[in-house]
Amino acid sequence: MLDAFAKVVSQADARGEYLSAGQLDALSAMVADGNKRMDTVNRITSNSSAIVADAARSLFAEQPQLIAPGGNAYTNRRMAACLRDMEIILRYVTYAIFSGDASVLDDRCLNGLKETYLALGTPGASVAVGVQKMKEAALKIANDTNGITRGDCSALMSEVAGYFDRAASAVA
Ligand code: PEB
Repeated sequence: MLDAFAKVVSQADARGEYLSAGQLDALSAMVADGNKRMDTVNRITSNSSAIVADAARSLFAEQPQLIAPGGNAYTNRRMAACLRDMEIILRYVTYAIFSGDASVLDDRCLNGLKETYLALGTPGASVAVGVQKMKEAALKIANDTNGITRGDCSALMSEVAGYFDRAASAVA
């Protein structure tokens, strides 16, 4: 598991080189904007239940076969497993946002997940739709300018979107 700093160190070490000015500039910009990152993680974390529940509700409204008898989220046991999976994915996305690096998401959550869903007979494409819905909700909450100093969060927001997209495409 790497964070943005460890990633750069490991890349430099693999080449036997000092950190470059470009690398230092990029990390320096990340530190300067660190409060935005922490705020984003905090906002998503404190709204995680609503993000998961709303995304699941919307997924089941679009794909009612999932909750019909015989569906992949039919029975409380499967519904609970589905909500739990979405919660797990969202949690790892918040870790990736915090670290500024996708490796924790890749190594501890997405690695082998598609194969797991294949083996379970769970439709990965539907999980991906659920993840995209969590992305939309999370971005809306993270971007809410109500009550905070307005700043440019566009780079951070596209990074955040990228982690959700990564999770969705890993299981689709
Ligand atoms: C991944 N999900 C399920 C299982 C595992 C995971 C390992 C099998 C074991 C179990 O049931 O607990 N676990 C999960 C995960 C990590 C992990 C992400 C990462 C670290 O350790 N059903 C649907 C929807 C979708 C869904 C499309 C969006 O209809 C999910 C939610 N996952 C789902 C369901 C099951 C499951 C298991 C329904 C139960 C499958 C079954 O028993 O039929």
